[in-house]
Amino acid sequence: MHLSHTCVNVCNVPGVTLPPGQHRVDGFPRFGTHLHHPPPAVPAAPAIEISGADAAVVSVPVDELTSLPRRELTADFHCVAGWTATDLRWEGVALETLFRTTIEPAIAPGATITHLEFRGLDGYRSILTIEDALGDDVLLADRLGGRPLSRDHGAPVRLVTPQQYGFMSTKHLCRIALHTEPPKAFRRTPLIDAHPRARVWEEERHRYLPAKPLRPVYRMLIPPLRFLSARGSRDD
Ligand SMILES: Nc1nc2c(c(=O)[nH]1)N[C@H]1C(S)=C(S)[C@@H](COP(=O)(O)O)O[C@H]1N2
Ligand SMILES: [Mo]
Repeated sequence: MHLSHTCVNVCNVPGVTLPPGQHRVDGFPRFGTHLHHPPPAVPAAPAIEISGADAAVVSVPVDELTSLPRRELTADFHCVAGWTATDLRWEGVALETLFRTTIEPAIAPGATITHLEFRGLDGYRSILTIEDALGDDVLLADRLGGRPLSRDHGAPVRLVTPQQYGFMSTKHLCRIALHTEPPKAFRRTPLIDAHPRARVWEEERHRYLPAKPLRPVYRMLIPPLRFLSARGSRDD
């Protein structure tokens, strides 16, 4: 994987190259700002509501994703704190497919969408530029490893954008807001002020601070966040 990229970092597994400053983990841990809170309950008839920028409001039942052209994607998943889960096999619909078939027709004439904001059932949000969001490996994933997406990993459906740090990949997706100019960024804390593009191979960890000195600081966050996230786990 990523053979098209220059080998910028020799990682801890011989023969495998990871993005700069990343370390491989076994499996795929639950992780996030949800801390110890369990994943949100999945509604009986979940849907993704699409609105904003004067577009007609569209509600896409999550079930309907099975009738759109399907896409399979095997990719590594990189958290900004420094862990990487390798070779995850996602299935779902390319976000670009949903955009072209469902979102674009609802956009007001003359409006140019510059950003998409993704919201989870737990209130989590991420903002992607339209260019990053329409990348050909950006997926609305409803299956992982050949099974329906588990609660821990974002049921009923999540965004997966493998070339960006994991915080962009909103789990439990319930809303996509359209924007015609950069929305005001939300800062979690001064130390964790997310880079607006967050591309892993460019090591865009922080909006202002250089990535390299941040690596050990972010890495220290992994054990407590992993511990707390596991406490809220609802997967078997
Ligand atoms: N809804 C929601 N999505 C989220 C988060 C969250 O707390 N809530 N955390 C983000 C972060 S920081 C990471 S690294 C990944 C972790 O995904 P995982 O729990 O499936 O490993 O989810 C991202 N998406
Ligand atoms: Mo993360």
